[in-house]
Amino acid sequence: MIWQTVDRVWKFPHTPIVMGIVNVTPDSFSDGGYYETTESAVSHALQLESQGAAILDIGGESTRPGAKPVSEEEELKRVVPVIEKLAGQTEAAISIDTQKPSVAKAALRAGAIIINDIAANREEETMWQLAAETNSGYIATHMLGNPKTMQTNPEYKDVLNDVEAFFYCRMERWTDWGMSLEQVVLDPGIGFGKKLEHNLALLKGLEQLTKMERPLAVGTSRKSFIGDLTEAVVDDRLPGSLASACRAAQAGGAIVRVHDVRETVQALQVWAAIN
Ligand code: 8Y4
Repeated sequence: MIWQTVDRVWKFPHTPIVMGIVNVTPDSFSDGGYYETTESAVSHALQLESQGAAILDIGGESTRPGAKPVSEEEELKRVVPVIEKLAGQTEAAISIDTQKPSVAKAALRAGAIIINDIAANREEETMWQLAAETNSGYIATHMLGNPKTMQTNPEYKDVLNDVEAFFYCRMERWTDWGMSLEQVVLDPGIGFGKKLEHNLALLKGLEQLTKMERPLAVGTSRKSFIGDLTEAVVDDRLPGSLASACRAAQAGGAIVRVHDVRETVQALQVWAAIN
C-alpha cells in the first residue's frame, strides 16, 4: 500500500510513523505576538522532528469542544509564516490541520504536502478539488456533527460499521472529484462525536478498518477519553496516550498523531521489538 503526497511516495513500515502536533495559537497579542508565535512554533516543530516525527502537523484553529472559531484571515496569519519558515529547514513532511480550503491552499503553496481534514464529513467539494489538483496527501477524519455539536449525545448503530460505511461513501465522492485513493489516509476520529464506549470500540476493533486497504491514522494523544478512564488532567495523560498508541500500532495503524514524540517513539520501539 502506498500513499502519494505531492512529490513523495510513502510505504508504511510495520511500526507506525509519528505525526507531531504543532499548535500555532498566539497567547501574546503584543506587537511581537505573531513574530514570537511563529518563532516558537518553528523551533517546536524542529524539536519534534529531531525526536523522530516524520510528519509535522501545523494547526492554527483549536478544535477542542467549545473553542471559538478562528477567521480565515487570522488562521492564515498564524500558519502560513510557520510553514514558509519550516519548509526550508525540515526533511519531515508538513501537514496542514484545517477545515478551510483557502487555508489549505495557502499552506500547500507555502510548502505543506498533506491536508489533515478533521471534518471530512461535511460536503466540501472545494477541499477535494484542491487535493485532486495538487496531488496532496489527504487525511480524512470521521466526525459526527461539528466541533460545536459533536459531543452532545452522539449515537451509532455500530460505531465501527458506521465509520466504515461513511468512508466507503466518501471514497466514491473523492474519486468523483478527481482524487486518487492513493492520496488518502483514513482516520476514525477518536473524540470527534464519540462517547467513551465508542472510542474504546474503535480502538479495540480498529483492525476492521484496514479492510478498506488504505493506511489508517489515529489520534488519541491527551484526549478526554483518557481522562475519563484515569481521571488524569490533560497535562497528565501521557501514560494513557502511550498505551493507546501501542494499541493503535497493534491494530494496524500506520500513523499516530501525538504531542509527545520522543516518548511515543520509545514506546513504539519497545512494542515493535516484542511484536
Ligand atoms: C488535549 C489535547 C485534549 C488535544 C484534546 C485534544 C485529530 C486530528 C485533532 C485526530 C487527525 C485534539 C487535528 C483534537 N485530532 N487530526 N486533529 N486525527 N488526523 N484534541 O484524531 O487533538 S485535534
